[in-house]
Order: sequence, then structure tokens, then C-alpha cells
Amino acid sequence: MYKRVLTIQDISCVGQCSLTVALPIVSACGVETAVLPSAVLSTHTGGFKGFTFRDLTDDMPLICEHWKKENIKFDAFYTGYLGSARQIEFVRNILNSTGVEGALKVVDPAMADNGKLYVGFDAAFVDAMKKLCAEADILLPNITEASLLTGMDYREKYDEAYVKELCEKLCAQGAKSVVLTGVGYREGHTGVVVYRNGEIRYYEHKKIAVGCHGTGDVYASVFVGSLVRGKSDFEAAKIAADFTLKCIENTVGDKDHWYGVKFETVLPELAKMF
Ligand code: PXL
Repeated sequence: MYKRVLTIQDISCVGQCSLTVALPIVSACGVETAVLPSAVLSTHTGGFKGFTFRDLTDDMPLICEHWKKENIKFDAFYTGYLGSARQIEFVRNILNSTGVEGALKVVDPAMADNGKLYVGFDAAFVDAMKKLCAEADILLPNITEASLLTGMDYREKYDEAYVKELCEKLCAQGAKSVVLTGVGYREGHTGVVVYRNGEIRYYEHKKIAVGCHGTGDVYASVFVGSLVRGKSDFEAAKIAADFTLKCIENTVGDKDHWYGVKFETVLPELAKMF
């Protein structure tokens, strides 16, 4: 069956993140991708100065009403960067009213990295995001986001016990399973943890020293596309990690390209997998 995903995240006009990444990538996996923009920004908020920001919360109930009248339903949802705490309430409502029976909810709580919230977010936003995360079938945080959502200390160095506790707490708060990204235990390596039913699986791969913007969105988009095309959560987590790594490798060394990753020229390789 041809599957339709609804992804809800911002349009950063320039910067290779959020919808400008999710739409081509999920589509390349062979999945119909409907979009609900949460906000429009001139660029992403990391590293650019003076970006514009228009919150689109007020359009959401109108759009949702129209979909209901047209009996439009989604097989899966994938949420990313959202505009405001108030908006998250609308997003929860959309996820609970426009899905087919058993529609999958993947939540990327895109709000923080490297121990810090993104510019513009505050504790009220984190609280609202916690509620959305509690309803996720699969929650896709990085370590910073997981620590903010659980109230655990953010650590740069950690062990397996810390990672397990983060996952346990996220599931105790309501998420059915967790895919925790950027988990590295040794120099030069990073990886992803898949936690479901109390069981941990880990996929380790090499770490490229240079951090790039938007890689979390590339990762989540490939993960969702792969999952909806029938891969297991662990298989999808691996495919997403390998693809993201290729995109970073394709970008480092280009000093002018400091914002997002050059995923476009790697996209054909992804499409061939499905
Ligand atoms: O990649 C996450 C992201 C998405 N959207 C906007 C952002 C960021 C990260 O900084 O600023 C607007």
C-alpha cells in the first residue's frame, strides 16, 4: 500500500534543515509526504544573525478542519521543530484526530543540542514538548533533548547506565520506544541506541569531528522513510546513521558550506535502497 506521512516542522527558507530536508528525503524513500509548516524562518536559528520568524499556529486548526471535511488521513506522523508551546497543543490534537487507525507517531523533539536549548525556546516549551513526547510511538531525541525531557543532568561523558536510565525515564513518561542519537562511548565513535520493551540495541559508527547543522533532521527523515517502507526500527536506525554519515563526509572540507549538509548529491543512493 502507498503510505502517506504528515510531517510537521518549520520551513527554514535557507539552511538545509527541517522541511527542506524532510520533504525530499522522505519522498526519496518512496513515501508520499504531506507537510504542515509550523513556522517560516528566513534561515535556521543556529549561526545566522537576524533571522525572521513567523509562527503559523493560527493556521493549524483551519487546515486540520479542512482535512477532516475532505476525510484526509495519514498513515504516520513525523514531527520536528515546532514554533511555540501553544502550538504543541494543536499538534497533539492533529496527531490524535487525523490518523488512520493505529497511525504511527514519530516525534523528534528538535529543540536543543550540545547541552543547550536552541535560541528562542524556554522551560515552558520543554514542558509542552514533554506532553507530545509522552504520546510518541517512537521518540527520537539526542542526549541533550533526552536530558531536558527527563530532568537528568546533561553529560558530555557518560556510560551505558546513564543512557539506559535516560531511555527508561522517557518510556516511563509515556513514549513507547526511544531512538537516542549521538551516543558515543569512545573516542572517534558515535552511534544510536534503540530502546524498546526494556531492551537496548546499539549501532556504533565513526564520528566525524566537525559538527554540521541539520543532521538531526536528515537522520530523522531517513529513519521515518525507512520505517514506513517496512524496515524494522533497528534497521531504519542503521540506514539513517549510514546516510547521515555520508552526507557529512560529502560536506566537510567545503568551508563555505557551514550551515547544513550537502545531502542532495547522496540522495540517489538512498532512493536505490527502496
Ligand atoms: O535542525 C533543527 C532546526 C530546525 N529548524 C530550525 C532550527 C533548527 C536548529 O537550529 O533553528 C529553525
